[in-house]
Amino acid sequence: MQNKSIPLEADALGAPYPVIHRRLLHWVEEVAALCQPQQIYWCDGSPAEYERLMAAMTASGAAIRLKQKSNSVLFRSHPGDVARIEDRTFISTHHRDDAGPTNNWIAPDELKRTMTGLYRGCMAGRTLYVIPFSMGPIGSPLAKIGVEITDSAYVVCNMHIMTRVGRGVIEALGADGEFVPCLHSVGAPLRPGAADIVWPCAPLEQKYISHFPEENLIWSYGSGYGGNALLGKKCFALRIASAMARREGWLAEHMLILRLISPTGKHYHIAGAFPSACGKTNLAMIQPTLPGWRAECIGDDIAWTHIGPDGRLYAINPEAGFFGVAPGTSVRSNPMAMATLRANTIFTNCALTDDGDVWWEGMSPAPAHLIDWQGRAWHPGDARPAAHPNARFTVPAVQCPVISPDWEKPEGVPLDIFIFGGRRASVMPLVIEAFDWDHGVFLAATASSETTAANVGAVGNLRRDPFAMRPFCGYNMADYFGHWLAMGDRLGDRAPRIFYVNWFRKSAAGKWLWPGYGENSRVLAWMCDRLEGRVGAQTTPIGRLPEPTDLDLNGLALPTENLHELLRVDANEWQAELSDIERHFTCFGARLPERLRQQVINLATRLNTV
Ligand code: O2Y
Ligand code: MN
Repeated sequence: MQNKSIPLEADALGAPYPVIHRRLLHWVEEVAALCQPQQIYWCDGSPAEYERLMAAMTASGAAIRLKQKSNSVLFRSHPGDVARIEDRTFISTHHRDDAGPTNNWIAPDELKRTMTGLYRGCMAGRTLYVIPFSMGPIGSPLAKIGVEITDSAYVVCNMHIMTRVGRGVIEALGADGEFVPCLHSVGAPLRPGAADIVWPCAPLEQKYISHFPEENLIWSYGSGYGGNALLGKKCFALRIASAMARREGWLAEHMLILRLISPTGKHYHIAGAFPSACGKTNLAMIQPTLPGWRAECIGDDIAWTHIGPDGRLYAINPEAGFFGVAPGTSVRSNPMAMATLRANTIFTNCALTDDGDVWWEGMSPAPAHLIDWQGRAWHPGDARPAAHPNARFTVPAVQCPVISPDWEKPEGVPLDIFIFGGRRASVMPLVIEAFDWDHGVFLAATASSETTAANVGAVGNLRRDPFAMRPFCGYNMADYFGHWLAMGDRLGDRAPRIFYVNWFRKSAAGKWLWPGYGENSRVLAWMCDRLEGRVGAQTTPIGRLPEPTDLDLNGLALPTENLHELLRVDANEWQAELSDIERHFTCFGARLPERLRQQVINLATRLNTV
C-alpha cells in the first residue's frame, strides 16, 4: 500500500495526514489495544486507495472483476451473511422504555461487556482501517461526521462510494469537532499463517449491531454485509441521527428525495418513505410518462431535514451513493438505475454470466448458463434463484443520469410533499391525501407493508412499519410520533402536504391493478395539482382521494374497473383495519401521543357515519 501500513508500535498511529484531534487518536489507540490488529491504516478516500484495496481483494479471490463493466466487481458473501439482521440489532439505552417496544434492547453495561469480550483480539492477523467520513457534503451546515474503524477492505471500498471519505473530513473535524465513533469487525481473527476465507464473518448468535444513542456510539460485530457493516448508512444516518434529530429539533428519515418539474417549469420537492424494497429507488429515479413532466433524483434512501430561515423544511441526502436491491431492477422498472450501473460499481451476491457480466432475476430473460451467487453452476429452471433476492449494487450517486444538479446543495432543497406508503395487495387505495398534519402523521404511524427479502425473516407477512422507520428509529417510536407532531406545530402552514400511496393493490384474481413505474407520475402530478388548488378530490372516511376524473390518465389504457378498484374504500375492510390499528397502537401504552389516540377516534367516527 502506498499509504504505508504502520506497525502498532510506531508513533502517531500512522496517519498519513495530520490528525490533531486528541479524542479521535485516543479512541483509535484504545480500539487497537482491544482488537489487536496486525496493522493500522488510515484511509484517505482517494481513487488510488480504492484501486489498491480492490486489487488486493481480486488477488485474494474475494472480488471478481467484471469484463463487461469498467472498474466493476462482484463479491459473494457468506450464505449466512446476506441481509440486515433485525433480531441482532439493538438500541441500548439506560432505561428500556427509551428504546421502546419496536426495538431490541440490552442494557449498555451488559451489552458492552459482552461485545468487549468479542472484540478482544478479534482483528488478529488483519488490518484495522480508520475511515473518516462525512454524511452530507463536507462543510454543509447540515452534514455530520463519523469515523468508522473496520477490519474489512470490502467495507472501506463501499464506504468510499456511499459517503465522503478522507483527509477533508479530518480537516473539518479540527482539534475537537464532533464525530460519531463507529466500530466494526467481521469477527473472524486470523491465526498466524492461517489462510483467510473470501467472506469472513461470525456465527449468527455472535452478531451484534448495537447503538448507544445516549452517547452517539455504534458497535457492530460479526457481519460484513450492507447496513450491518457500512455504518454510515442505517446505523448512523438513521438510528443514531434520529435520536440526535429529536434532541436538536430536526428529522432523520428513511426517505427518497426527488424533484418533480411541471410542464411550466415549477419545481416540487418530494420526500417519500417506503419500507425496504418497495420500489423506493425506482421512484427516486422515476421517468414520468405524463407529457411535459420531468424528474430529478436527489436521494434514494435517507433524508435529513431541517427548518430553514424561511420556516420551510429543507432536505439533504446525507449519502453519496446508492446501495440498491438488484433483483427486479431492469430497463423497464428503472432505466436510470441500469444506466447508473454501467461502471464503477460493486455488485454483491448477483449471478455471473459466462462473458463476465452480472445478472439477476427480473433483469432480462435468463441466460442458458450462469454462476449463481454462491459460485455454483446455474441453469434456467433450477429451483433456486441465480442471484440472492437481496443482492445489491453499490454505485456513486453522481453516475445517475437524472441526478439533480442541486443534489449536493449544502442547504438542501425545500420540501413541498411527504409521501408515505407500503405494499398492500388490498384495502389501501392508490392514493390518499391527509386532511391535515396530524392526520398525515396518523397515516404514516399506521403504515403497513408485506415483508420482503431486505431483512432476514419470513417474506409476505403484513407488518405495521410506522414511517418506514420501524427497523431504523433509534428511540421510542411513540416519542418519535410526538416529535413529528411537534415539528408540524413549528412548521404551521409552511409544512409539506402529506399523502399516502399504495402502488401494489391487486384484483381478486391476483393481478396488479396499477402499472406503476413511470406511470406513478400521474399520481405525483395529482398531488402537485392539489397543492396548487388546480384539481379536485373526494372526501372519504380515510382521507381525500381523487375522483376517477381527477387523475390525468391520458394515453394510459387503464381499464375502468381497475381505476374503480384502485380508489375503492371498503367499509368492512376498514373496520378490520381500524381494529388492527388499535392493536398496533396498544404496544406503545401511555407513551402514545393523545393526538394519535384522537385520530383513531376520528377514523372510527368517520367510518361509522358513512
Ligand atoms: O442494509 C442492507 O443490508 C440491506 S437493506 C437496505 C439497503 C439499502 C437501502 N435500504 C435498505 C433497507 O432495508 O431499507
Ligand atoms: Mn432503506
